[in-house]
Amino acid sequence: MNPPTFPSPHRRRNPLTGSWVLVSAHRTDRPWLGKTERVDVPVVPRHDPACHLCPGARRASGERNPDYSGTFTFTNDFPAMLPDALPERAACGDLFQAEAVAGTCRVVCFSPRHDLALSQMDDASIEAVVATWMEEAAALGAVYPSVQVFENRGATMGASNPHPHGQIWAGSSIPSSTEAEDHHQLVYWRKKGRPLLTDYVEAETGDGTRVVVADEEWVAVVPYWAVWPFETLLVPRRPVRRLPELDPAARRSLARILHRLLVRYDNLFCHPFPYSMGWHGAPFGTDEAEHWVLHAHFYPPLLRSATIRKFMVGYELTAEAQRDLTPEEAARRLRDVPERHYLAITDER
Ligand code: H2U
Ligand code: ZN
Repeated sequence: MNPPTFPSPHRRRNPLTGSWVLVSAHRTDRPWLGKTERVDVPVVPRHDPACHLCPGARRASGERNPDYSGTFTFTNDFPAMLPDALPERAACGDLFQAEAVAGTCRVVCFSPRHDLALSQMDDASIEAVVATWMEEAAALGAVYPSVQVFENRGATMGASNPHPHGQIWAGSSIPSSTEAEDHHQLVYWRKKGRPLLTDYVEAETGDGTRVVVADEEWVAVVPYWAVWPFETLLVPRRPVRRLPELDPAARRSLARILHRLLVRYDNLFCHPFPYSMGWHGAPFGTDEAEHWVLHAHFYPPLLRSATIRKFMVGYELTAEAQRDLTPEEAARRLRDVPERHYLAITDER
């Protein structure tokens, strides 16, 4: 199956959400202006006494962090959801609808080191992060149907602190993105009797043009329908529905592939690559989830350099997403950079 590509403007459909993206492929002929500048990155200390996430630090709540040595998870001192909200639905005609949401928000520190990023951690430490995501998701999933694991990396994405960390928000309602993916995967499953993403990943590995990194367990691609310039989708080859279901081989391999993907991101502009990443899996508490395949989305905003980002404005905001750089070209650029972190290479000089 050869997916359609056009040298002229066209639209591509995201089968997970049903939304479309306008691809203005003819503009890709414009000169590639990447890597034209060097941006000074502030030196970050290994331990910052002013950081609320560092081991032994006192947080905004007044609580003190333990002297942790691996990962450390705590309930957000400023949670967006509260556990005791009453799960009620209230509607006032078709125009005014609301529902109460109960939930909790967790913060996951990936490392005691204030100055590291996932891309700079070793595979064993990244695997410990994966194990923490799995444990947290299992515990929260026993209480709430929705468990959203995510990371905002970099000030550009609104991360308040360089200390490597992510968040997990769990709640009583299924958020809109998960609901859309649930619907589209279910429709596909009913039609084909196979999970949408399993078919997709097989087609992508056969084609290869959008694959960034792959191994026997995982495949990361710039999806055919990518909206952000260097957006990627990470999917297991063996269908798994939720994070806690990863077996030891898939977990180990996930740590490795995350490392490889994130190093490539940093190496693209020799700069700590900002992104929002998030895991999507089947809602918890239901057995009707054969249509689901666990996956992670990476949404990085950068376009041509460490400072030139894509803005979702104008046409994107008022009509639909648009891109110039084709997903195929973005994948090629990510494949073309080395898999050794640029800072590690610099350190050795
Ligand atoms: P972000 O940088 O991705 O926003 O995550 C940091 C989170 O950590 C943020 O949600 C929480 C903030 O509320 N936090 C605490 O819970 N306690 C603190 O003392 C500092 C930050
Ligand atoms: Zn810190």
